[in-house]
Amino acid sequence: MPIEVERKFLIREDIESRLQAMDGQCQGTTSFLDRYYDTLDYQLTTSDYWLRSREGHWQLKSPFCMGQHSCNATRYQETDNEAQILPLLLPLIPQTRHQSLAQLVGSEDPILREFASIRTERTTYRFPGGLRVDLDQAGFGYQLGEMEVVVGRQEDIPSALAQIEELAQNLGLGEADTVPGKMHVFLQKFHPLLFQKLLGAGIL
Ligand code: V4E
Repeated sequence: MPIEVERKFLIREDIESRLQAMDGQCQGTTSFLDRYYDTLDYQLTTSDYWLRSREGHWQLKSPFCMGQHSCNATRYQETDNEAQILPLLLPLIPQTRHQSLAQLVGSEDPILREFASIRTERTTYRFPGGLRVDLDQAGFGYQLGEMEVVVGRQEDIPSALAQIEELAQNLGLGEADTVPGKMHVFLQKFHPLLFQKLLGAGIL
């Protein structure tokens, strides 16, 4: 399963000219809607599992290695294959057995309910070696940058971290330029009780 190594950063005004000067290839701008789901008692997010439907396609991010927050970059396993997502949810929601995600969200009394809906306008730059930079503008009024490398094996994480660190240095980004993610800010604004719960549990 792919592992996403990612660092979030503050967007400064000259970011696009800097990325272009470093030979980043602009891939254009897209817009997508993410709907995030959880149980009524937040079994998924309190375990750091993030289930979403992005423009109707299921995706799950789950922690690759618990408690690894020793640097500015995060590591999550990600899958967009429903057949792989269901077994990963099973230990957290025993009711998922033999059901589809559509059934879990679609019944009259659903096991999974939408708790966040975030629209993003994203401009993407690509660099050699699989490194990409996303410049995100969230619909609720928050912007941030993300640099990301997706690797297939645990052994490749150190080189992904090195690529990200090198790009961060070339962009002149330091510790102070690390910013919270869209979900962090969304929950803080619109879901303060869940926000406090996740912050207290060290998940946000
Ligand atoms: C993993 C996670 C969440 C799911 C959303 O992940 P994120 O990469 O922030 O969103 P997005 O829209 O950029 O997805 P992409 O297109 O890159 O796949 S919401 C919260 N988390 C946990 C988390 C965390 N604890 N700390 C940081 C810095 N990021 C995420």
